[in-house]
Amino acid sequence: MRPKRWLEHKTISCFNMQTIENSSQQQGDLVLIHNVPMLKAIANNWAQVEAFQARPDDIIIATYPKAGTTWVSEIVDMVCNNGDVEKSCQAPIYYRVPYMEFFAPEESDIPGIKYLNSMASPRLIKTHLPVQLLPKSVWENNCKVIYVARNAKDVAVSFFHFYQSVQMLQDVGSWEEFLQKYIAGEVSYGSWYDHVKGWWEKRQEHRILYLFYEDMKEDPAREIRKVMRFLEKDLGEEVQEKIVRHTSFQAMKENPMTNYETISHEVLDQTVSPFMRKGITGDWKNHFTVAQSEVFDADYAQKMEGSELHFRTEI
Ligand code: PPS
Repeated sequence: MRPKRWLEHKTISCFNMQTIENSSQQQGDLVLIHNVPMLKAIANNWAQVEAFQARPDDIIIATYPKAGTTWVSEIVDMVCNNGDVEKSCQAPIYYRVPYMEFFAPEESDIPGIKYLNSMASPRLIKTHLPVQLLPKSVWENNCKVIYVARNAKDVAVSFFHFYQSVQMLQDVGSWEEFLQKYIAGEVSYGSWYDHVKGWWEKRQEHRILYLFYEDMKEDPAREIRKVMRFLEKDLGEEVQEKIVRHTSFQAMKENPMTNYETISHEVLDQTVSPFMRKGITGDWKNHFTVAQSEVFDADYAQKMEGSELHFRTEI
């Protein structure tokens, strides 16, 4: 049964934000942490996130929400397990790749920092934090980071559906209202633009493998080989093929260890929208009107001006 405080979250607009530099004040569902809108539950525990102790053999999987985190997490876990499907099926993905900065209600059984601290090395760690908010220890320990980026329009659509199924993120409004907030960076984790560009720049000074969701869709085997090389894993072709099959959209949609069906409906209501929703590139065309697309593209061109980053919105 969902505790009352979670029900209370539902009634507060997620776009009601307040600026704080630390986690001592909260109001509404999103709170600005160093200017980035973050869930109140994260803001409340921000000191713990900042103090998180990374280890040199940690592998960090970083993404803006809905960019393919779960997909690449399963791939990385499989690569680290030398393609052992049984091993990867022993626990839900959020246990094998805990979500560092997330503070779920205890009853929800979604682990975070506390669990990570007790986890044996080598650890796989999920984060959606923009690069400037990563705990310092990640850089100090020179951890390997795998970043996945997905085109802004498909992320918007996926995020819109996710907002409706996650109980902590409510009152999303219409698609049009959500889109305006997304463009303005007034959604959980802030601006997509700042996120993808910030991580892209960081590649110049840190070990970061920067992947694209669209490339993974186009040729998963090729992208899995990139992950293998980055992690210095030499797996044969047969194993690679096994990983491709096990991490296909259909396989992950049917796998209870990856499709989040083990999370209670009170936290993630997949009857509203399944976590493994469509898994395609170009679904934005089914949501954006022509006018929305034009406005979006004009704003996009401005925000991405001067960046070498190029995204494909269809493949
Ligand atoms: S989260 O909640 O931010 O961690 O979500 P994340 O895992 O980053 O993104 C969820 C979207 O990724 C799609 N997905 C996949 N696409 C292709 N292949 C595979 N194997 C796969 N696994 C997950 C998932 O369907 C979500 O995208 P949409 O567009 O909503 O379907």
